[in-house]
Amino acid sequence: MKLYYHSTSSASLRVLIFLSCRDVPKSTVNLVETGIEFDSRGIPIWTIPSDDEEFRKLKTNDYKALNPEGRVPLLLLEDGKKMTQTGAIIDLIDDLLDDPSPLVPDDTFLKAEMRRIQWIVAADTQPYQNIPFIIQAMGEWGMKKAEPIKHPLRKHFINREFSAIEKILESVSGKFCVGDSVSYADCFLIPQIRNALASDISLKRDFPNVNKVWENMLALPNVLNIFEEAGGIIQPIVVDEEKLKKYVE
Ligand SMILES: N[C@@H](CCC(=O)N[C@@H](CS)C(=O)NCC(=O)O)C(=O)O
Repeated sequence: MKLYYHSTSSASLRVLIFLSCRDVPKSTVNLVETGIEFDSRGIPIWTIPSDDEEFRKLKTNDYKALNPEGRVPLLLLEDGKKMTQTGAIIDLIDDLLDDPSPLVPDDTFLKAEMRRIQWIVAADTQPYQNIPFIIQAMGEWGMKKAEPIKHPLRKHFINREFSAIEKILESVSGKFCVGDSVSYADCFLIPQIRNALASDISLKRDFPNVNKVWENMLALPNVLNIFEEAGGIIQPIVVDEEKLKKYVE
């Protein structure tokens, strides 16, 4: 299998952290980092690398030829089938592996708590702080204030949803989101924290339980290594500032 991802993408990092924490052999899922270009508004657009087999088959760098959603990550199976959406990708890989996942709690209620945190990150937080959405809000809907990464709209949604997660963690967290073992909830939350830090969210002061999980996850050498290889523990900025300035003006 192949996973198309980008190192600046929080959704991509969910899957990379899952693969590593679940000990999926590197040969089972080959990682392909997409290229990156910027459209006329300065919004990042993913591209298929020219040395990738799919480029030869599709005869284009246009990533939408591979994934019409235009989003990373994407899982390509050996038989050519494709899967998108991180929750579906992770569940699919899990089902294809023989052993039951050590990242899913046995307890039915805790399993639901894990899913709850996954959904808050994936459905209620990430889409509203995703840079294309923020840039469009600035250019088309008049919300010109600030630079995109620290935009009040982005900060509002991160703060709002982290407040909810903080409350949930008060009752279900141990070292990690759900008790003392890493679960999918951590794979989802940690990359979102990386984005929050780029937006100057005050993690330690406002979200002590979220911060605890963050620190305990970073204490795992394999997780820290993923962030380091992806450009650090704070989300790198991926905007063409000049194009953006013209677009917003
Ligand atoms: N719900 C999707 C989110 C994927 C997503 O939004 N990926 C971002 C990067 S973190 C992306 O590719 N954005 C490009 C765009 O929205 O056009 C998932 O869970 O896979």
